[in-house]
Amino acid sequence: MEKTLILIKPNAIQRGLMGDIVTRFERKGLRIVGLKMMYLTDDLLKEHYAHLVERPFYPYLKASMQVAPVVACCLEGAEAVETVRLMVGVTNSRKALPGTIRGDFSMSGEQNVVHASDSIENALVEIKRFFRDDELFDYESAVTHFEYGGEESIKFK
Ligand code: FUP
Repeated sequence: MEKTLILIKPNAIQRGLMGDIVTRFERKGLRIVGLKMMYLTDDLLKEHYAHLVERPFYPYLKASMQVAPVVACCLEGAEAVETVRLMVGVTNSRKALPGTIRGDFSMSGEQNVVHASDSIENALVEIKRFFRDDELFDYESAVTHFEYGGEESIKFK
């Protein structure tokens, strides 16, 4: 099964949304295979947002990502990267559709409560950035047969 990475951002931690956000993914049927709280160092943040470091808003983004810890979470499921991005919604929360996490919980483009890997390649890199191998858990789900059809279980093994 595919894995992806999400970060529950400091604004969501401050606003007491951590549980709601984790619950959305659990209810959907995505399996939590890694979970931890951490502060983002300057270097880690620069690496994570390398594509944005030169943008004028980076100092604001940096400050907002370091004002409190984040919760990093590795989620597993069939087509997890795409599914999680759909659940998160577009970057500007005001434009994010109702029903998405950003659409339901935020009014902001910066304080947009959650990060999610945007491609399978980036998910692999981001999971390694935030989790050591021994912090990721490979365990049997008792309900897989009720979450996926027989054909899907083979296709997305
Ligand atoms: P996303 O993949 O939706 O998180 O979007 P990006 O990687 O483009 O942006 C990462 C973060 O930078 C956003 F979550 C918030 C911040 N950002 C701004 O503050 N202003 C912008 O115009 C674009 C992004």
